[in-house]
Amino acid sequence: MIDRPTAPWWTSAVVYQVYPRSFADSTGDGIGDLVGITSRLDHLQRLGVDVVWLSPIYLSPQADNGYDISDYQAVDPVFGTLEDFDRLLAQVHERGMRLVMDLVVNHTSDEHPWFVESRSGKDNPKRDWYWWRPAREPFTAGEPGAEPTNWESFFSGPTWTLDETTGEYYLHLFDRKQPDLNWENPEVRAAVHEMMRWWLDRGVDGFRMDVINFISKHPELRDGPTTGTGGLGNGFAQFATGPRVHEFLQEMRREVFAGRTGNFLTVGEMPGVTWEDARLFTDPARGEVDMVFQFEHVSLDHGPGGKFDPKPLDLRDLKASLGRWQTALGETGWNSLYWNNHDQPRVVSRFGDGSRESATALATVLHLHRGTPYVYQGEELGMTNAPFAGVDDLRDVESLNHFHRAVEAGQDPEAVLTALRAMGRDNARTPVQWTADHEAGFTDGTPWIAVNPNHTWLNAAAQYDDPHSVFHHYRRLIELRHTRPVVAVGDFTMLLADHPHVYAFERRLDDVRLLVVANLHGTEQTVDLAPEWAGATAVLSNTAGHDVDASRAILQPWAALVLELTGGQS
Ligand code: TEU
Repeated sequence: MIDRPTAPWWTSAVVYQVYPRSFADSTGDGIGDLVGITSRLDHLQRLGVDVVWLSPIYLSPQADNGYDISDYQAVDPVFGTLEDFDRLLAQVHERGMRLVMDLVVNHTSDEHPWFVESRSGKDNPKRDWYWWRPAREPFTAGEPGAEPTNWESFFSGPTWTLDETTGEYYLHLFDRKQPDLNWENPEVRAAVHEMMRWWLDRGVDGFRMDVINFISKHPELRDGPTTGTGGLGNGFAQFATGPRVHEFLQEMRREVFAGRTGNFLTVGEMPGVTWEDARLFTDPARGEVDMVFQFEHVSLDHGPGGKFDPKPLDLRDLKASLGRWQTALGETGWNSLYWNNHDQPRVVSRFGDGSRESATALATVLHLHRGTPYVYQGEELGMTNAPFAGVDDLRDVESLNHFHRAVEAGQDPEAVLTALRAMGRDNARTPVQWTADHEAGFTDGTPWIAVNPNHTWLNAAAQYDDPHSVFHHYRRLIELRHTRPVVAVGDFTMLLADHPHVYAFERRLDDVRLLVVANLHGTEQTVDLAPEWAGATAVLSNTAGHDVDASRAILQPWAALVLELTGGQS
């Protein structure tokens, strides 16, 4: 079990995700860039985060905002130069923080030279670097249904595209501009390892690994159950957490990290991962990754039709899910903790009511779990979902494909838009709101996606001087993790599991106990506490609206309270 004094450094660390396109623009072209990020490092230092995770900055046709890479060892001119990157890295290090890169190696761009070679002919030495298959018998290439499997892409439509050059199909779990690499081929793995070593030699401190549990496919590539749109199937069982994924990750750890000294962080993004698998992936003895991003808690509001068929969250489901992960990875392994990233709608709009109180209550709950918390840019300000007026305001390939396919299939465009407004990824991608000025201080030009009109009152500048702001609440939560070992490595016990509106739990380390009680609802709640908490010290609260007497806490809407008992008191 991870415990003092041997706990790795990242157990008391907080990671901040930067989505470069939307963070800060230094050139006026409307797109964020590396110089912009460097100019805003004071903000991160003030917040107190330990690690910056940088979403992709590599050369890319930008079909999926950089998650489609055409050169892993070059910076896209839209973001700047390699020299800009080196300066950013040096500045991050100078401020005592670390920098983690996004590693997108399940797929490349179709414009990557590896794929350009691979598609050039069946005899090309790189042919086998990707997944090529002939049309399905007895179908004819190019006819609907001729795709080698029936799988539906994450971005709508089939996962196979016919390439006219050789008359074969290539596999892409995401967009057609994101062909999947064939990890069965040892040359592919060696090339990835070499590229990773190159970045580590440059001084980076680790990797966030994009959909890394998809790299091992069942080589038979069987059809999946036909649950998708237009008769397409779900191939998940064929490509998620496949037969060789643990082997590949262990090999990667050996080939890339063995013999290096330094404080590195690896986190694997793993859609659909179960806690049983996560325990294997993060068991330190197995040497795979330090932690994983799991998706269970951000799928609880998906309806029968998936993410674009949302349903209200039942708080009991959230507690059951996160509580299970706390228990499952309590003895062996480690959790990462997140509400937001560049793929998720804003938590304050999703599980909260948009208010400062709901932003801070949700933050309190998340950050005081056992695990490493991740803050997504703007979350520390309580940034909300965006009021997209119509499809023209959307930019994300996933949302646009979904809109067009759903409307073609006969769905009501307004209903599709309503779902996209609630769940679409563009909600996370509107520019960071720095000031109340022109374009929220993000750019001197016109931003690539509209800034949220609420930047006139919801912005960083307004929050720095307000001790009750969302920003300062996040800062205090981060400080608690840094200063109190019970937050980092204490054990976790869920309380009031059946309460529909209150999220409560206890952390304990030796003779220190923390009680976290949060009302995640817009009406006042009263809960009974064990009598000893009457004498406890309040270490944090997000509102004056709470009252604890001998046995009960009265919690105003969205009030969150953290109490501490130490040795003598309990
Ligand atoms: O996302 C993987 C993923 O499965 C989802 O979170 C995805 O965003 C989609 O919404 C599923 O409905 C990762 C990246 O985080 C994402 O930005 C990329 O688009 C994707 O991989 C492909 O690289």
